[in-house]
Amino acid sequence: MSTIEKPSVSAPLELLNIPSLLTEEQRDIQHTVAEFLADRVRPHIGQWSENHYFPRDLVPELGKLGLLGMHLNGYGCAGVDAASYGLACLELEATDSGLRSFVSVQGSLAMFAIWRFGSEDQKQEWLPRLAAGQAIGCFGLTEADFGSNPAGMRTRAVRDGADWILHGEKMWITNGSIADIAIVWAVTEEGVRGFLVPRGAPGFSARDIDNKLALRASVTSELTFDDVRLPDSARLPDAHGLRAPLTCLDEARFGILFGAVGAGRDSLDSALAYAESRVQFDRPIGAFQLTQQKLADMAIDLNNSMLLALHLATLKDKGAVGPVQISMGKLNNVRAALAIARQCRTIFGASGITSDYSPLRHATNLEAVLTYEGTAEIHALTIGRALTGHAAFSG
Ligand code: TGC
Ligand code: FAD
Repeated sequence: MSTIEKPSVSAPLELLNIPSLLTEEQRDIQHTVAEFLADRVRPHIGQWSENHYFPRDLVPELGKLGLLGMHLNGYGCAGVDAASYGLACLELEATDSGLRSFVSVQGSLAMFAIWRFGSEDQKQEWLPRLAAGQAIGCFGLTEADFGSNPAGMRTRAVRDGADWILHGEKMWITNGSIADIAIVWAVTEEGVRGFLVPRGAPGFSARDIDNKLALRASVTSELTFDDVRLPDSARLPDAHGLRAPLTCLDEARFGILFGAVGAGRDSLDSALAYAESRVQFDRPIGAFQLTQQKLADMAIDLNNSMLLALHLATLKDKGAVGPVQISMGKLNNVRAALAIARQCRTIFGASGITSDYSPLRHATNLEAVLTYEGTAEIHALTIGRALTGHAAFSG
């Protein structure tokens, strides 16, 4: 009598052989980051998130691994290609969006702003330390009354002799209270300009937002600038207008569209393992058709997101990616990851609402990711404007 062998099982991203699309160097980088995180983060992340704790002592280790500003060239940065940076973000967010947020803000917002718009002195002073994780940066664009519409910002910088006087408040700033240097965007008589405000500058204070239900393993703060006096050398000389901070956002949004795939992948991996081990009605729940329908749909969505991310990385390396393509990637991949994390949560039944399993933590984190760096609606309107020629952002 012949026996029917159980077919072998595949990890979701192996179904389309995604690793075959990567170079050996890209696979090595991804593997190195994943190994580090498995050792230093995975065993603790559930607890850190529950305790509202950001592991600040890991920052120099992230620097040593070359993850901070890794897509920038020079000044102690690794200068890797777009997919390598994306894959690092993917692995970081597979552990927790908070950790990827830290790396995004440090490398793609604070460091990129200095790298792209700063003076040589500013680059020499800050970039090597930020790359090594010996200093932390933050990026203050949003204000309490101006989130999606930063053009309305009220924070002002006024000339006073050779100096500037900075006055205003920024809200929802990742890394705010732990930052050694804040990149702050303010209105001046000549339009929006960026300023480097060091920790401890008289009049500069930060207060943490402690009641977050998402991104609990990340620091989010309110920044106050009460007539902070800054020399002109603190201004980013090449940043003119709102285009400058929005250009930084494109960099960070690119990392997020890869990162979201990581949160989705981790949710699906956990759900697959649970579906095999959990028995109801004398069968593993993964043997029920309805569970398999969920798993199949999620595997397709995850692979689609990954293919989109890799396509955008190829375009980015060719200098052929713009805000509209980034909006398509960020909107699609975050929305897909959020749907995957929520659906995975259902597979765990009651256990899924505890901190023993990752999908609900990923889902709550992804609620914040769906909102920051441009809300889902703002990205939809950016795509809509490209399709129709009509800007529907205001009246
Ligand atoms: P408009 O005011 O007309 O444009 C101003 C200038 O900016 C240019 N621009 C862009 N440039 C580069 N990249 C982009 N994505 C750009 N979007 C616009 C634009 O061409 C113009 O240039 P110029 O030279 O003509 O002056 O604005 P708009 O109508 O083009 O854009 C409006 C809108 C709503 C899309 C924009 O304001 C926007 O993106 N709003 C969302 C704000 C946002 O995403 N904030 C994020 C804050 S940082 C953050 O959330 C960090 S979370 C970090 C983490 O923890 O990971
Ligand atoms: P609002 O702009 O008030 O939007 C509220 C709702 O209205 C949304 O659904 C939005 O899509 C919708 N809406 C707004 N305008 C329109 C429109 N024209 N058409 C249709 N719908 C519209 N900012 C920084 O500068 N630096 C940071 O480091 C940073 N880190 C963050 C970390 C976290 C955890 C969070 C949650 C936010 C962070 N932000 C940061 C702020 C973030 O970028 C803003 O929250 C985001 O841009 C949305 O702004 P808002 O929250 O004021 O929402």
